[in-house]
Amino acid sequence: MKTDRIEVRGLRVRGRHGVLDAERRDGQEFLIDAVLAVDTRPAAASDDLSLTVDYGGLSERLAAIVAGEPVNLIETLAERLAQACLAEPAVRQAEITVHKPNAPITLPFADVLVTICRERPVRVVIALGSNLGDRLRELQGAVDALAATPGLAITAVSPVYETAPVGGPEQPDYLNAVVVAETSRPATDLLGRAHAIEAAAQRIRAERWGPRTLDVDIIAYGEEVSRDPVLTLPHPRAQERAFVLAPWHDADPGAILPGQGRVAALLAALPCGGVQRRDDMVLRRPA
Ligand code: A4P
Ligand code: MG
Repeated sequence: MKTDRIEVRGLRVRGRHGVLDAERRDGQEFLIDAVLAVDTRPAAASDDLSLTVDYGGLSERLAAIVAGEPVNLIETLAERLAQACLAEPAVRQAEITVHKPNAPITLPFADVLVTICRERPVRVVIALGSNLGDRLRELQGAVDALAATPGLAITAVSPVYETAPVGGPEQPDYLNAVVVAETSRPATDLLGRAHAIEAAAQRIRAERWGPRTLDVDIIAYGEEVSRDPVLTLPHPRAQERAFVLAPWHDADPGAILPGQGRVAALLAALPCGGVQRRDDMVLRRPA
């Protein structure tokens, strides 16, 4: 983990986990290591405990899980502990190790353990645009391809908007829509996936802001902010574009564009016109 970490190591608790009757009856000692990825800067800047992890309280919750309902596998126990860690708002990632040093192994051994790593899913906002070919079909193809992407779960698909082109040469009107999803995949992976989906739609890159069968842009990836030209986050022009903000606002009225503020307020500040909701065109969200 290349982030700030808070670690609790060697939390020692008796539990009754295991498949053998004797393990259920007599119990044994388990040792827990929890390594938590936490951005400690907000807490450090304000010296406020509520902005980080209260490791005392969390340790008690973890101990209660170990001492509580018995399960057969230390994998199951580790999963429950990881979910308890991710329930802490400040925890982005949790690496849990469950040691069972007195496991029923008939040979001399030092330790037996399971380590798992779980991440909080990140909310990603993806904008779709098409102004060539069968525009609605292109957008639906993109929604279907996103829905079939492992590690990405769509939570909302916006209505479709017909929009006047912004920038670039003279070109036909666009259809635009926004997909909101939860993902466990890195942002760069999703950009690669976006480019593959565009390529599958025979997107040709002739000129900047030129007409296209399909554009798939990453508008926001959690709270992440990056100036990298390969993947700029949030998308550098999102706040100026009603063709992004209007469908996004429909899909998630409480949405916030990181670093810019509420989408509703950004949208209200833009000149009206140029975007029209097309309720006769609906994108299906695959089951
Ligand atoms: N790139 C950097 N950050 C991102 C990001 N967050 N998401 C890089 C996606 N790509 C990102 O993109 C150019 C480069 O931006 C890529 O190499 C990628 O690594 P592109 O898709 O090849 O070209 P583009 O889409 O023409 O460029 P750009 O700058 O993304 O264009 P915009 O600003 O998205 O504008 N008018 C209407 N009404 N509706 C539209 O959908 N779209 C555009 C494109 C212009 N006018 C429009 C619409
Ligand atoms: Mg693009």
